[in-house]
Amino acid sequence: MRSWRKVVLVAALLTAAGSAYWRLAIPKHRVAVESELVMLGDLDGDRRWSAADLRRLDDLTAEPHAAPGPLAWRLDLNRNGLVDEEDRSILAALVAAGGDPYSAEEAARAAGQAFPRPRELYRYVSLAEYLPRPGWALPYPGARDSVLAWLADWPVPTGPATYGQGLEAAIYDEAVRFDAAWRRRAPGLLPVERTYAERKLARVEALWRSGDRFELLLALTELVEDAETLTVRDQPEWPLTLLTFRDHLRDLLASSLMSEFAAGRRDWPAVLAAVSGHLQADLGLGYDFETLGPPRNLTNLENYLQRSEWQYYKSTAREADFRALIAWAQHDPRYLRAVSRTSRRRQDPGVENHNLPMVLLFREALRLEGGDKKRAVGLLDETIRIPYGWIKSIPREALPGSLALDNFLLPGNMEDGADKSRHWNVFGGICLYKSPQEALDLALKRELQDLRNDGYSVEGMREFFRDTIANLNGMYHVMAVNPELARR
Ligand SMILES: [Ca+2]
Ligand SMILES: [Ca+2]
Ligand SMILES: [Ca+2]
Repeated sequence: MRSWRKVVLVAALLTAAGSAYWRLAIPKHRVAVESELVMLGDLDGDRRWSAADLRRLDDLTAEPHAAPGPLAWRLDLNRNGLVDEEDRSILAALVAAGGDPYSAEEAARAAGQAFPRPRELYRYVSLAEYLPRPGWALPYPGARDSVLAWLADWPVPTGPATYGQGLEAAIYDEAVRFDAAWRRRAPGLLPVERTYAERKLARVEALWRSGDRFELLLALTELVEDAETLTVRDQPEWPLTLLTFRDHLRDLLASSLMSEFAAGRRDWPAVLAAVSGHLQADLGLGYDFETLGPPRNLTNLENYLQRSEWQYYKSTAREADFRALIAWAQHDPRYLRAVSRTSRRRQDPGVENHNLPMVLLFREALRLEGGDKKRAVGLLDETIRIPYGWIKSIPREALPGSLALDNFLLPGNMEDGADKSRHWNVFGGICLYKSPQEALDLALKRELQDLRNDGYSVEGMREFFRDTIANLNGMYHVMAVNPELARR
């Protein structure tokens, strides 16, 4: 018996020593760094530079954004964040030198030109790293007869040296992306979609005239997202009429009725009667807010969802997807621009700043979840609830005032916490689990209850409108996104 024990003990010691040796003595077992060596400019993946790569690049010019992100990243040979003329000429020189980077460099040097050293044409990419897609900065043939008439005269970007040039390069990239998407979608648009798009196009035109570059970029981004992801085809009438109702809420917020109410000359039933009027006219729903009861359970939104299914999708969100979504929100140039549109306190009554970043976040979540909307809502809900604890390194007072302080990654204004983002997503989710009608009913009852608790104050009334606007935006969007379109 004793000798049997000895054998077990010796075996255990040997195993421990062996695994310690395996872990400590072999460096690659100590650090888990997974990376890949990428050959810039090798677009067809045959590990050499040839005429086929150049042809591949030229084929892309008609619809540059159809190229997947990693391919676009390999096109940026001079690493300036743009796919530009210099990238093309470096690739052309490599091809002309028969794919030999040394002779290409010698030839360039003989002609007095700077040229990457051969090793600079290879990049290590850690698999955990987020690679922002470079902007398109080559001539675009569609610019000549674009629906964006000004695109023909917009300069092809030469480099993002200053903030202003970076913005102009981003506008060019977004405009090219929209034009290509518009050519694809325009023939099949429903009349109601076309009317909506034309309104947005008119706004882009006005922003281009006024010279407000930042707003122009975001308006274009919004159009790109609409064109690439949304359709109301084969859907109930509902989604677009929700937006009509939302726009009426915005009008009401800015109306004389609302200022009379703020001045104490009109009472709250008058304001809510106007809301009821729009509900009836836009959606055909009869709501009497004076007699409307509270929702069944105020404290927990999840009680309205098929709880186990909701929880299932939330808790099975994979850690890798979390990390990917957060890395994206921290680094994606389009998201960072969109989320940076904020206002001074109370300068965004219509919650105009909130929607586009949510649209982009939802699309990325949807992409990570393979087009499954319920999974995307679950992943986003979990991510939104990661609190502001992350941004400890900069004291709260030193942070810009106009953002959702609960979480630096989320959109919103100084007065809006992460709550608006969560509502956007959850009410969108309720449309999937239940129906848009039930989601709207619940949204109205919840916000009315908040207003009641607030004693029908002016502030409470504003929040009733603003929260409802965020809820409607989420509902419309989650329903109207078509995963097949968004997958492109
Ligand atoms: Ca190649
Ligand atoms: Ca470049
Ligand atoms: Ca509320």
